[in-house]
Parts: sequence; structure tokens; C-alpha cells
Amino acid sequence: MIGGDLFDFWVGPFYVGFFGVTTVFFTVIGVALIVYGAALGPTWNIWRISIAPPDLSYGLYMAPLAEGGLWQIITICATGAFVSWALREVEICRKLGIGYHVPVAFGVAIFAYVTLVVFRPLLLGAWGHGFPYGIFSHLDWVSNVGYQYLHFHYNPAHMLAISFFFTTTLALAMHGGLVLSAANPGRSRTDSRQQGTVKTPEWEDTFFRDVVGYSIGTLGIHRLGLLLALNAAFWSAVCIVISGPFWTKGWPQWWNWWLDLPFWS
Ligand code: 07D
Ligand code: 07D
Repeated sequence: MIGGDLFDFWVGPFYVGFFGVTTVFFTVIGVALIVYGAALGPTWNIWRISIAPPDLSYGLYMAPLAEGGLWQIITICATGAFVSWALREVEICRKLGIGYHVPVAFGVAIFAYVTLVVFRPLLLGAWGHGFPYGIFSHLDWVSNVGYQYLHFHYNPAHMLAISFFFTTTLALAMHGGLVLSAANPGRSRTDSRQQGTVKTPEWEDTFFRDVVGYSIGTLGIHRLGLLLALNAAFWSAVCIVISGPFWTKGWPQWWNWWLDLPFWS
């Protein structure tokens, strides 16, 4: 535990710890800078406030505050706050003697964010490639960058990421549904003796064995869920970091490798 006993206390239900202090530090500065940037900007409309990264001409240098410098410091604060939050989770795991699954999972989300605003801009040589901090402006960025590669759906890593996102919701819907069906069964329409009786996981396993011939089991479904969700964010990071640094044409053209296979001729 960093800081030993010094930060080992709670505020209400919240564990503080060294990284609780650093989380608050980065969050307060970051949010204050966003508010300052909003005060400089043309609007207080919450949907339209936007803190833009520097112009591409600043390359990897610092920019003046009003011209992207704010975005650069906010990026440092955001990364600092997210990493602090993850490390605070680690300290809580250590105190509880449990595994690090939750902070590792959050770490993959942080990895996707840092890929967008640090790794890809570094590889492309300008902070201006990061996305702007605004509720609607960041949507414009996604759309513009997508069309820059003509048809982003043809990006194979984007396909993988999307399929993992879809599979994650499928798995969560089935898992949530199954647990509720056993733990909160309501009245049985078929067997009056079983009315309202809460069932154990054996019933859940049997349901899936009857339906599809296999049940992954109580621990297994959580392993699968975590695996699916982590892959969704991981392949998202891959799909954007290859766009530009490793593939500069339209994504539909990437598939020409298929037409170019030697055996067609
Ligand atoms: C439900 C957990 C709760 C979290 C929420 C987010 C803010 C920021 C600012 C505190 C699932 C709240 C945070 C409002 C406030 C301060 C200082 C998580 C849940 C509710 N996006 N995005 C949204 C972020 C990117 C995209 C909504 C963040 C990339 C599209 C919300 C990041 C790309 C759409 C939001 C980030 C991208 C959205 C709902 C960071 C690709 C939508 C998010 C830090 C990943 C949707 C108006 C949600 C929308 C939406 C936040 C990054 C694409 C404002 C914090 C650049 C296409 N994004 N986003 O439910 O309605 O997440 O937008 O990387 O359609 Mg986004
Ligand atoms: C980055 C969020 C990290 C969040 C953190 C925490 C706070 C605290 C406080 C609430 C990664 C933040 C916490 C701020 C808040 C309080 C109190 C998550 C991140 C650390 N796409 N696309 C994706 C789909 C199209 C494009 C990913 C679908 C078009 C680009 C996902 C469709 C074009 C990029 C995805 C579709 C296009 C993406 C996003 C359908 C536009 C990216 C998920 C059905 C014309 C982005 C890493 C993600 C990416 C990305 C899905 C369509 C472009 C796989 C389903 C064709 C440019 N798209 N997309 O990454 O990979 O989450 O980012 O059409 O950059 Mg896409």
C-alpha cells in the first residue's frame, strides 16, 4: 500500500488511499480546465461545449492554452485520473485478498482511450489526431475519421470489435435472464408444486443442456463474459491504431489482398 497507513481511511463508504487522493487531484484540475475552456468558447450548451486538440501544425509540441494546450493538459489529467482509479481498485483488491480482474478490465478501457489520444497521435506525429472533448464534437470526429478511410466497416479489426460487443450483450442478456429465471421464478404455469420456489444453479445448467446440449457452468459464464468484453475493447484499440499508422488507403481496398492471391491467375 503506497503511503502505508497515511491514506488508509474511508470518507463515508468510499475508500481513499493514496490513489484516491491522486484521482481527486487529477479530476479537480481536469474538470476545472474543461470549465475554463468552456468559458473561453462560444457556448455553454452542454451538448456543444468542445475542447479541441491543437492544430496538426503543432505536431508533437505543446500548444498555447487556448489553441489546444488545454486539451493537452486535460488529456494528462484524464489519463492520470483513470490510471489512479485503476490503481485504487488494485489497492482495494489487495486489502480484500481478491484477484485483480476488475482493475485489469478497466485497464483495457484505459488502453483504448490512451490509444485514441496518445499512441495513435504519437505514431501519426501530431496531437491534433486526438479526439475533441465534447459530447457531440467527439461524434463528429468518429464520423470524419471513419469516412477518411472511405468505409470504416471494412476495417477487419473493427469487424472483430463489433462482433465482440454484440456477443457481449448476447451473453449478458442470456446470463441475466437465466439467473433471474432461477432466482426470481414467479409462479410456475406448468407445475403448481413448484410455485415461486427459488432454484439452484443445477436448474440453470439443466436449462441450457436441454436447449443447446451444453452448459458452460456458473464460473465459466463469468470467464466467458470477461473474455468477450475485454476483446471488444482490445480490438477497438487495434482497429483505430492501424488506421493511419499502418493503413493509409480506404479500408475497402485492404481486401484487395484476396483478389491479388496468386492462384486466381
Ligand atoms: C454507460 C458507464 C457510465 C458512463 C457514462 C459516460 C461523460 C463525460 C465529462 C466528467 C458506456 C459519462 C461521461 C458525459 C463528462 C466529465 C469531465 C458506459 C457507461 C454515461 N466517449 N461515443 C457517448 C465518452 C469515444 C461514441 C456517451 C467518454 C471515442 C459514439 C457519453 C470517452 C469513440 C457515441 C460518451 C468516449 C466514441 C458515444 C455515452 C472517453 C469510440 C454515442 C457513453 C474518455 C469509443 C453516445 C452523444 C456510454 C452518445 C456516446 C462518453 C470516447 C464514440 C457522452 C467518457 C472517441 C458513437 N460517449 N466515444 O454510455 O450518445 O458508455 O453521444 O474515451 O452515440 Mg463516446
Ligand atoms: C475509448 C472509453 C474509455 C473510457 C474510459 C473511462 C469517465 C468518468 C464520470 C460518469 C472503447 C471514462 C470515464 C470520463 C465519467 C462520471 C461521474 C472505450 C473507450 C477510460 N462502429 N468507429 C468503434 C461500431 C462506424 C469509427 C468502437 C458499430 C462507421 C472510428 C466500436 C457501428 C464509422 C472509431 C465501434 C460502427 C465508424 C470507431 C468503439 C455500426 C463512422 C474509433 C468502442 C453498427 C462513419 C472507435 C478505440 C470502443 C475505436 C470505433 C462500433 C460504425 C468509425 C467497435 C457497432 C462506419 C473512427 N466503433 N464506425 O472503442 O475503435 O470503446 O476506438 O454501424 O476510433 Mg465504429
